[in-house]
Amino acid sequence: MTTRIVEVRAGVLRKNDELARALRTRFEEAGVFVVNLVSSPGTGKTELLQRTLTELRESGQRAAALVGDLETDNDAQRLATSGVPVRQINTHGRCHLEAEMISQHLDSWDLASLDYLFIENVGNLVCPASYDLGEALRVALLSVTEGEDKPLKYPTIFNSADSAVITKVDLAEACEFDRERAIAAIRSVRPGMPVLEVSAKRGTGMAAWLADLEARRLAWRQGRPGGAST
Ligand SMILES: Nc1nc2c(ncn2[C@@H]2O[C@H](COP(=O)(O)OP(=O)(O)O)[C@@H](O)[C@H]2O)c(=O)[nH]1
Ligand SMILES: [Mg+2]
Repeated sequence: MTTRIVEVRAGVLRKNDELARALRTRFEEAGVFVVNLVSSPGTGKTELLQRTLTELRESGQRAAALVGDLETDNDAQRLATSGVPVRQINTHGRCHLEAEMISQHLDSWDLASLDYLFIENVGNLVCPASYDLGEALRVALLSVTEGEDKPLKYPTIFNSADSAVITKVDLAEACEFDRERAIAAIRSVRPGMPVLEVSAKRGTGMAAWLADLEARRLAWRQGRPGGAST
């Protein structure tokens, strides 16, 4: 029985990996830099994304977003206030987004007209780690209200990410947040992991976050097949 469950699960992941590879090629050909935000529920993914989308639009960058939740389109409504195209994906019980769900929600979007496509994953520190969505960058968020040791308890999600963002730094003092301990926990599961610190509510760290995104996008454009000119 256990063997059968493992085999079915391996099959699902293999199929997801194949679809994610096709998506990645599609994103590369379109020249759109895709960012997958992962964290537990309530870390501040939507808050950070809302501000990010607003600031990108104001600076003339072209962005869009997909957002996953089990139910409701609350987050899509919040993100849409930024003025960029947004679509909600409801997973109806599934604790992560899958590559197929992303493909199904790209219809009629002209990817080549976008600089950035953000994906806010379902809030969960376990399942999204295993599902590649074809993204160029995976960012794991950790809020100061969650406890510094979450990366040690849920190492896979932090280990699968390319960078980490500590959120809600405006609440750090009230939560007696130990910044050094949190950063050490992140880097013990992923040595050398870049760590940014933001408060999307106050705007603290937003300039550094946006500059980091843009530097990574430009480096990705140079490195992808076809290079920067296509
Ligand atoms: N004080 C403070 N609250 C925040 C910040 N970012 C998000 N929040 C609050 O944290 C809660 C969860 O945020 P949300 O963006 O919905 O988290 P998500 O579930 O990860 O998308 C909301 O009540 C937000 O207003 C922040 O930078 N500072
Ligand atoms: Mg959200």
